[in-house]
Amino acid sequence: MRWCTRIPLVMLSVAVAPATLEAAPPVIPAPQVMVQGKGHFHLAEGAAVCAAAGESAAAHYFADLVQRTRHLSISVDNVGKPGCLNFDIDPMAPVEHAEGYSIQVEPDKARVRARTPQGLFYGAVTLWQLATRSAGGGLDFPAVSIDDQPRYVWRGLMLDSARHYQSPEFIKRLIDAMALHKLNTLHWHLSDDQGWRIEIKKYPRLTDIGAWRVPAGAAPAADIDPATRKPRLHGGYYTQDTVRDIVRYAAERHITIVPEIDMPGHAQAAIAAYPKLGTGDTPVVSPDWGVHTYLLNVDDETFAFFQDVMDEILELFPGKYIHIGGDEAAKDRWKTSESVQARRRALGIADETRLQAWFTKRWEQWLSAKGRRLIGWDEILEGGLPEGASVMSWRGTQGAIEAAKEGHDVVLSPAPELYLDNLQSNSDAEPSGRTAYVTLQQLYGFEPTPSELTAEQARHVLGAQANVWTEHMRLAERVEHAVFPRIAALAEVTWSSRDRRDWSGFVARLPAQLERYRQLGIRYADSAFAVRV
Ligand code: TNX
Repeated sequence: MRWCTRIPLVMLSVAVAPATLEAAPPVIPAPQVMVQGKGHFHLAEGAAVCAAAGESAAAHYFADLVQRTRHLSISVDNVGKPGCLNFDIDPMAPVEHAEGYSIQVEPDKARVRARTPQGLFYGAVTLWQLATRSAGGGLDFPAVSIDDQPRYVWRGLMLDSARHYQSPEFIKRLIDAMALHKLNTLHWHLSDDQGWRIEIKKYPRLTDIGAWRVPAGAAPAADIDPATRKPRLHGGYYTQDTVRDIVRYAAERHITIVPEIDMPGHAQAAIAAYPKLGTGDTPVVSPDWGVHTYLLNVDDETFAFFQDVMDEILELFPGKYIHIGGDEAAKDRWKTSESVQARRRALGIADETRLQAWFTKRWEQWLSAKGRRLIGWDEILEGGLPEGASVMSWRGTQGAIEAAKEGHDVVLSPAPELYLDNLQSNSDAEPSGRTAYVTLQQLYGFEPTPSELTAEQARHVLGAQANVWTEHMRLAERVEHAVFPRIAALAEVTWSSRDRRDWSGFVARLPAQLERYRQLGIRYADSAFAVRV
């Protein structure tokens, strides 16, 4: 088996794990309270689990998981029964938290209870992690009592589908894996200089033109389809039907998708499609990486255009947050554009940084009038943050600290710890692209609540998110390589309470998680365990 050679490295750390943790069932993320009992509950092949009619989604998800990973068929009975493995939504369930659940396993009965379908779903995931194969066939669940709930409400992963497009099937697999880590937020980066990835009915050129780019360097003639005159390589977009399907798939797994339309920078693909959105010349959809200088105009026509775009986005994504980007908006083109400067002066705005703040504020007002909340990268702090805006801190944690002190909600997503585009290790087995690396242990050690905040300010920390920027990930398997097994560490950072976080305990539980990945067909990075010292 390919992982055998790596495991001894991991085992080195296991030696220091306290005996109690070594013996505990390998649940990831670590539950808040877990007390082990004696014996086990047996679920025979072909047996049923039980759930009340209309409340059986989690039980069905559990049965499906067992089928997929253990190749065992179990059915779901739509009534609760003594002696059955019961899934109950119960307004009196011991854990009050809307995402929490309780599990009680005894030799003659087993049940998972929660106050909400989401809590019950997470209970089902934990139950799946408890199962071991029984010698005589079927599954055994160790006697245990668990009360669990998350530390943070925002447990996120960002996927950049703009630099490289991933198939809807791949995104669904990623969503499923997120759910198995109890993550609940997929931030979907849908537009950038290198591509516009979502169908907008009113403005078809956004995808006709903006979703396709000629690869860097001269495009070989063979890469151009003569019928459409579009380059064959490097492109693609999600139709609205596909987006609806993905949003529904995510919702079934209690994951909210936060769409990002990056503005006013990272907008070159949109400007290539509709040059009037920019401030002058007409670019191509960018074939290369880095910070680009094309910025959206700040005239009313450009706002009206993007409000139409956002109307369609809001229709597709029912979640509370809408991400408007705001990062890396180099102001050079605003400085040299006469129309932008005339607008700035007419508004009485002193400089371009404050002009971006005005731009953000306009969006904040527009979105809040529609009942949504604006979130943006920490650059939106510069020049003043509108009330009601939330901040995603990526340039370290300073933005989050500043915003939380001002009373804004924040999500911690700092480079380098939570940047999954950094390599997993300095091993030769790592793919090319970047050279910087972030180890599993570094990610695991990230603390989302900055110590600079008072308890009151810390309430504004919604949670944390890891980002997968895909400049160097042309293939989906590269995304998988970047995400796994680091997503397991992210799960523990965002879900487990601070006192349950323990690196050596995590390492002791990790081999079981890797086995789950193999059962699920997930190609995790072996190289995560091969740091050269
Ligand atoms: C900075 S993080 C960016 C992205 C890049 C990333 C590469 C952020 C808000 N902007 O556009 O992909 O660095 O690591």
